[in-house]
Amino acid sequence: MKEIIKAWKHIFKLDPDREMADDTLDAVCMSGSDAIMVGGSSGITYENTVDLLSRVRRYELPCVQEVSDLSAVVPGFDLYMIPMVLNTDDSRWITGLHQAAIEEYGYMIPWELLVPEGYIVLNSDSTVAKLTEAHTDIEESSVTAYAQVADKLMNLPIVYIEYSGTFGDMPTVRAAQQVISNAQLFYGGGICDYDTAVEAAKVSDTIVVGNIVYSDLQAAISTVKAVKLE
Ligand code: 1GP
Repeated sequence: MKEIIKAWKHIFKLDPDREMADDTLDAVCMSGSDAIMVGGSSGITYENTVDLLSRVRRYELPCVQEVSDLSAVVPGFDLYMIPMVLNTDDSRWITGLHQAAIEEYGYMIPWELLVPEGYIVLNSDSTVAKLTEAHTDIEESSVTAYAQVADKLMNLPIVYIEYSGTFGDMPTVRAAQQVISNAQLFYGGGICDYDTAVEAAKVSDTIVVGNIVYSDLQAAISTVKAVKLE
């Protein structure tokens, strides 16, 4: 199952804490995107996650959960994405919470469904940056070094450059792409239309589109076309 991720060029990330009308969800799930990722940095509960999963399950595309809160882990997703934030000094976000989760729930973890992601968080205003106290003001050389830690030392299958809420610095993302040997490069943050999707897709393997779904559905749908026509 994990292998299917390699073919993904486009993911919609949906926040269970935000309202989405049925016709909007229908358009998102029928857009041609490769997968739905359910997750967010705040307000995620078991109940709102179950609700969103059950609604997305009416459609054929894969649905994965990005785990940010243990109390909201819901059975029935195709895969579970496990973020490890690399550019923080707070080891809880790198291995600490993971260790605690395994100590408590290790006996019931479906390991074959877990996919770790090496996160490099670069927008200081984002909730995730504040929560994890990520060092966002770093040089390109520092970003590429983190990318290599994830790819070459930790052998993580995914490096995720996260600018959530703002469109990132594409030369920096490209620099990371150039030093990665095996990992798949996810880019997320501020993709808001066809053109930004094209730009981001040029420097990454997979683009993740979030916020725009909630404010401009047609623009969000156009990001799929941008990637599929590439
Ligand atoms: C958030 O990377 C995703 O985790 C997408 O970011 O919401 O800015 O599109 P946006």
